Amino acid sequence: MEILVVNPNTTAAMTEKIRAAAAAAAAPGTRITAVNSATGPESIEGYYDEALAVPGLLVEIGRGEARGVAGHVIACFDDTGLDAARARAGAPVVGIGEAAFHAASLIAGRFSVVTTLGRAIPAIEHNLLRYGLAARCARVRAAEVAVLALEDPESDARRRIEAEIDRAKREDRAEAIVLGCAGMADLAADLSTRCGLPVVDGVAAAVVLVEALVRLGLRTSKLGGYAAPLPKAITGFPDLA
Ligand code: 5HY
Repeated sequence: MEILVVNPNTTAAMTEKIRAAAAAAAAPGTRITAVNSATGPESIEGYYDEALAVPGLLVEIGRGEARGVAGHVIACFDDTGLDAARARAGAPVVGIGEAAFHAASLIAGRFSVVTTLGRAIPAIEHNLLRYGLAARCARVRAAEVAVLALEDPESDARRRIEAEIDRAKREDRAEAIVLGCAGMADLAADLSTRCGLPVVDGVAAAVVLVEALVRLGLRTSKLGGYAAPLPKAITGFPDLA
């Protein structure tokens, strides 16, 4: 099976890190294709960036559907454009935020999320509520590192994330940690060892969940909210009409 992993920001270095994490989690026989959006912000930090990233994401989902991929992963922790993507796609679409929350809920009574900047927290809290998992999340925290600082080996991003995890263990009684950015995908295993608790990466969790849905023969329902878009004139987005 081919799984399309879409990074909704435009930063190719981050897409390569996401591809590597996805490929490492994929089962034998699963082919990972990782792409990033050609339009929109270089990183997604808050509601404004998120809105600007959606059209480019939908273009890639549409291309994957035209190629007949078995499933899609949205590799941005606020599950950018998830509902619109599910309307556009027949194949299953899983966001890394939702996947990580479910994985953490299966292995711990309570978890905390450690994301990048404070402005990213409201969207994550909103998603936890609408997914019905807010009661399992002790707290959404920010390490106050910019998304693209995760691509800079000289930055103190890793140290700040580790310190925030230690605070989550002490103050939230967190039993597991969910990493709140696709750009943290390569840190999960090492942080789990250093901090002494399960650390969940959403990219890996989403790939495995898509594989499970495909093996179950499940596809996105086309009844109700995820019904296929109605044909109509769309101005300014030639690839989405
Ligand atoms: C992400 N931004 O996973 C989110 C994380 C965040 O460009 N990729 C991004 O801070 O919301």
